[in-house]
Amino acid sequence: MKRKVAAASRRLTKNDKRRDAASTLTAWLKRTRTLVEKSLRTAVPAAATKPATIHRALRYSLLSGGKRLRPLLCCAASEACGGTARSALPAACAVEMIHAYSLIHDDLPCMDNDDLRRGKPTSHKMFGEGIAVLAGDALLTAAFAVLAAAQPRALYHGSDLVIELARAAGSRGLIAGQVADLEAEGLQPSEPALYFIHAAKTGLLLRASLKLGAMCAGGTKAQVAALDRFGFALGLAFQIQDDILDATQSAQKLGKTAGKDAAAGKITFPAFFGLEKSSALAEGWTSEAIASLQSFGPRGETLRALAADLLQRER
Ligand code: GRG
Repeated sequence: MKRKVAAASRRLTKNDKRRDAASTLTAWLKRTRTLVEKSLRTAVPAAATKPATIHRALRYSLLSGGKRLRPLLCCAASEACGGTARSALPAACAVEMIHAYSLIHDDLPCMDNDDLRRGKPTSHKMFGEGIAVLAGDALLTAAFAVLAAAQPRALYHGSDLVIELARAAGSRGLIAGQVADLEAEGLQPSEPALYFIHAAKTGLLLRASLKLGAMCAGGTKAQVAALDRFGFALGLAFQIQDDILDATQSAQKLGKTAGKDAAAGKITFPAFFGLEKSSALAEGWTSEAIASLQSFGPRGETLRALAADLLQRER
């Protein structure tokens, strides 16, 4: 009897801890998202700035919702290294601007040809293809101007930040992933190609977000390296979960066209491994991500909670 009571009370404590962690994360997300949204609104010219079409278009895509995962990771990484979310905001805005540009271009008819993004018509559906291309270009360019406002601490200079982001976004980074994705269409899928495409398309910007946040806080080289390992594993877990959602959820829930990758014969984790193995893989990469944060102690708690939370997401 005594043993049963002890076990029940242990379970209660565990559940209480889980509930506490969830409500701490919810409060952190609310606070940090507010900071990020406010900074993003002032990071780009007002909608009426001439030529107004391009500024309306870039604000439309940048300020149209989204989870803001990359800026949140950037802010959380800064805090994990003893800095503040606020000091990471220029870098946080810059990574979200790169992300927004990549989505606009990815949705174009010459790429994935999508009509729906974040529950709204895609940029080229709203403004036409020419303006959508230019809105992406403008966001990509402006991201580096915004990043220039960052004041990294200790070991790092502004130029280290610029190089980090340029490498992640460039022809050996995101763009390499997109090229591999385009060239894989219609070919026999292979496991190395699957991992390469997603590690580049999804993982590299997540890793850069974390590393930039750490650099803004003057994190040590070891901390930056640990966050890079965290980002690599998290990127894979996030993409696998994204593929699972794409295969199992409705467009209304996702805010983007569902089941499109599989229909287009694109290489996805569920198509390659099946849904069950894909779920196990997402869990495995999440555990690996969390394990790489060991050296951060309590300061790594937000990143740990974020990783666990992303595995449960429904959009
Ligand atoms: C430069 C055209 C071009 C492409 C580079 C990043 C990329 C490659 C393409 C973007 C489209 C895509 C499917 C990327 C994979 C990563 C991913 C799952 C993006 C969606 O990110 P979320 O879920 O989106 O964070 P929200 O809307 O929440 O910001």
